[in-house]
Amino acid sequence: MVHWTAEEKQLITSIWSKVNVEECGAEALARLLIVYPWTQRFFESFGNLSSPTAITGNPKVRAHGKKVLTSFGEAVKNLENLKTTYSKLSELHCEKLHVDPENFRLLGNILIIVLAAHFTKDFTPSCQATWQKLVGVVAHALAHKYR
Ligand code: HEG
Repeated sequence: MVHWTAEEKQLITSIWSKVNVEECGAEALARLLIVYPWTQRFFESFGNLSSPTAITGNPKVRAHGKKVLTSFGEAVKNLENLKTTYSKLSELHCEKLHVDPENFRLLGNILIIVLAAHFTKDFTPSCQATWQKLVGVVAHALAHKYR
């Protein structure tokens, strides 16, 4: 079981309470698709992903980014219970979507970059370390049902 100290919980919720899931979610997913273009293969139905400008302006990318980051918010609310929280989503990503779980780690690292850019002053080294732990644990929970 992953343990969270009171300080870690505070560092997570203090940042999360200021996150705009629509903006940061869209930005994180767009950056994933731009920086790691092979991740585009999962989103062929999203239309034009032919350039960074197309990706950033693509409404389906924006909507899906919001969906993903909203779902990430479930982790913030259920820190003690991540495997159960993401059990259905893990099955979906494995069995239906066939998303390689390595991509959860890539997205987690991009999310940290996005948050650090938005909250520069608050993003102290201990905050960064705590968020690194959180995205790692989320990636692990999402990979839990893979077989
Ligand atoms: Mg996934 C669908 C959450 C990473 C590819 N993702 C979804 C959905 C949620 C979600 C809530 C909608 C599920 C539904 O319709 O019932 N995704 C989610 C989280 C994370 C994540 C919380 C990581 C923090 N997803 C992720 C990554 C990829 C990916 C890294 C691929 C690189 N997700 C993916 C695809 C779909 C979803 C292809 C279906 C999209 C669609 O066709 O609408």
